[in-house]
Amino acid sequence: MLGAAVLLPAVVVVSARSGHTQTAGSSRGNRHQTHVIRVDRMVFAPAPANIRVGDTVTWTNLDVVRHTATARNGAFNVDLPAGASASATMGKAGRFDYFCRYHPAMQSQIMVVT
Ligand SMILES: [Cu+2]
Repeated sequence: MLGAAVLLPAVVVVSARSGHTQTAGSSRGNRHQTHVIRVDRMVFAPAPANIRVGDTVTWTNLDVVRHTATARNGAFNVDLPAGASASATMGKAGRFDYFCRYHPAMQSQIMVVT
């Protein structure tokens, strides 16, 4: 199998700016950011504190098993095969509790502000 290494998903390029941009209440219009939440050893890393409406959250699954990030209120339902990253755009402000459909003990939440 010659070209196997070429199959890396391009989505993983999300860089290391892991979401700590202190913008105390200054709403910067349409500068939407991407926040990365790692899924590691059956645990969702804590969500960054400054997620705003219109921002994208990317989950990166570092485990060798499949997970999901499924909002209890249906706002997002992200499938995360082993080793994959996938994203959802936060369309509304509020608190979003979410869990993994395959491992319901895996739970976390995201706070989205305007
Ligand atoms: Cu899981």
